[in-house]
Amino acid sequence: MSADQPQPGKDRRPLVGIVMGSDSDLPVMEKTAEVLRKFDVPFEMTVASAHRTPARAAEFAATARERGVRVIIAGAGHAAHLAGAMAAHSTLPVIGVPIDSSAFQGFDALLSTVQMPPGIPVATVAVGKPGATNAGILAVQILAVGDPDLARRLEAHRKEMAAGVEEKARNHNAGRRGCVPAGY
Ligand code: RP5
Repeated sequence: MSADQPQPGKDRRPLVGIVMGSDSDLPVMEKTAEVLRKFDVPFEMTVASAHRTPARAAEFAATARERGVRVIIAGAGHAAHLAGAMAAHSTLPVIGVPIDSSAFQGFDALLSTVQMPPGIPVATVAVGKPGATNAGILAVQILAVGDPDLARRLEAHRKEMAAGVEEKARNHNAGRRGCVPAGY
């Protein structure tokens, strides 16, 4: 898991750069990777800490554009300054994932990530795994602005989700899985 190593079996340049504050964040940030794999978007993934390895974090952001990266996704917990550090060192869009690794279950990371000063934005998603999933989808949506094929796959994804809800409603109405049928 390094920005320097190409993904196994892929020789494409990364369009998304995923960075996390610690390898302990991986179970959350893997959700982002799952989304990007589903949409066949090439990405790189590495660990860099705004506090423990500030120079490495700054270099990751400052060199991202020349590696081909179009969107940076940064996940961190505690006093989470990683997404902000990415935004400080790059004009690429930055999505921040607050990670629920602290005693405050991510509330500290949420505030640290979302409360950026005017001029240096971070698009902050929900805390933890749901946020990591949405970070991946949001990155795909940003890339899809200039990629009609990706936009079509996003539409298909929405339809798939809706079909899943319809299926759950059918199960519910049939009284399956302990559900009490509704009147419609
Ligand atoms: C943050 O501290 C990381 O993003 C992680 O969520 C948290 C704990 O890191 P480790 O002590 O597990 O390395 O910087």
